[in-house]
Amino acid sequence: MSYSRQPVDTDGICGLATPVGSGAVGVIRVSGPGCLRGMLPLLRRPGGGACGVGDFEPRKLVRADICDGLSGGILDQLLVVCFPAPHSFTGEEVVELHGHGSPVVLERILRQLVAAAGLRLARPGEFSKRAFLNGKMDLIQAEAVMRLIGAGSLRAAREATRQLGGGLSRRLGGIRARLVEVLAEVEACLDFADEEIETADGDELCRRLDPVIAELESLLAGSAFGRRLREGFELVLVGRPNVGKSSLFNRLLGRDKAIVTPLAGTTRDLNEGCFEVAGVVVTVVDTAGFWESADPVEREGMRRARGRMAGADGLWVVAEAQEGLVAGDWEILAEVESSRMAVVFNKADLVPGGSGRPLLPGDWRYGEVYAVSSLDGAGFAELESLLRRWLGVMDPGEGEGETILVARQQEALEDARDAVLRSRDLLREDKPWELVAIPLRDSLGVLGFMVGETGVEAILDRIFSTFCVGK
Ligand SMILES: Nc1nc2c(ncn2[C@@H]2O[C@H](COP(=O)(O)OP(=O)(O)OP(=O)(O)O)[C@@H](O)[C@H]2O)c(=O)[nH]1
Ligand SMILES: [Mg+2]
Repeated sequence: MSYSRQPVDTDGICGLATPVGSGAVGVIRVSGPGCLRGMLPLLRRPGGGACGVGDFEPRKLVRADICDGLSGGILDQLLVVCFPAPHSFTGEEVVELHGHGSPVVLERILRQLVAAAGLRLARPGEFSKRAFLNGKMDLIQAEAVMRLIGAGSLRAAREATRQLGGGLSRRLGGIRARLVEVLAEVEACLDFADEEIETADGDELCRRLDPVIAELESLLAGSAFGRRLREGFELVLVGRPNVGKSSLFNRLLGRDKAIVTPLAGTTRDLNEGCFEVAGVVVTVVDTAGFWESADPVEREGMRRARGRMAGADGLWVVAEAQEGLVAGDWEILAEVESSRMAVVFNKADLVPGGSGRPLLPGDWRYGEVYAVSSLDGAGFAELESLLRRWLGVMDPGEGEGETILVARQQEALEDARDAVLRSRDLLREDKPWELVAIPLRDSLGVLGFMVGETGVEAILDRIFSTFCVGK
């Protein structure tokens, strides 16, 4: 692959690679041509002699001391490892200084590196940006590094590691290769438009675009789940007083967080907690019961509940299994507007023998219906299945699932799919080759942008500035 990337800054940079704070070890990362040589005046052999480049065998940890200024005493005892270009994270010469994890000393070492070794402090993400610009990884892999570091769950980390391995990049490579073939045929027809030669078969080209569209769709299917891994999911519980919202809430969280009493109107404030489904952080919100009340405290509780319903990713209207739907429930249902809603009949344990699921009218339009018991946990497995569906969970190992972890990638995939669809439509309608070629070129441009080959210059700084320093 040939990369036409912006020129790489070649000044030497240094940054703390381990988190700020005390630790057993603190690592400072340095990158730039000749950076080892620049640091030599600050380094001493353990016995006290000056260090030479030859002391540092590549990729081996070597003991050395670092001085406080060119004439000062020893600041710390280090293990130093050198990665000559291009076999390093950034593709440049990289040196890592492993010191004792004292924040004060690490800070001082960084100052010395700037003052005496001709380095400057790295900006957030600058090491990764150099790795990208030097062709060590594409933009998708660079973004995977960021996602891996910031992963909020093991599942999110696993997905990021998979992208780091280049799986998604390879799939995109396959898609692009097929698009290039189709575009080449279309372009050939353009070049010879005036001559009496056989032109490409539009139907055949259409058929070749079908698997490309399917592949893009299958990648997009993984973006819903990726978004959830990134952003989480907010589930709001609403219902009449006393139906068991807080009990359901407590059982979902696995702890006794909300107050539960037999009195109607127990909960007034919003109460929230988090649990994890397939690596996605689900925030569940318990709310005040909805009923006619003149109590200003309860009215405020209901007002807040309504506010929260409006922004929810999913809504569960809780009702009582033994009563079925009563007038108050219907009023709530009439208020609820959500593409992801379900009605949960709680207290199914109070309905002897039956499923706990009351009969519903034929024109039911309020989503799926569940019967559970917050008392004994019956039916909660079904609730979890529902959540997994709402989250778009891709089961690992199932097919060639690839989770799109970054919003930028999802948008690019959507644009690429739309462009390929447009070119297929134009082919079907027997439109001139010139017209067919335009969206085909667009789709390739967008995919090139996705891996970072084209058109990313303007946004590079924005992407990498969200990384942490030292990465
Ligand atoms: N048998 C049975 N009782 C339940 C169940 N869930 C809740 N309860 C009881 O129902 C009563 C009300 O429960 P809560 O969880 O406080 O109900 P709520 O909907 O939060 O009520 P408000 O906060 O007043 O709106 C309590 O006495 C609970 O013990 C259930 O699944 N089975
Ligand atoms: Mg409650």
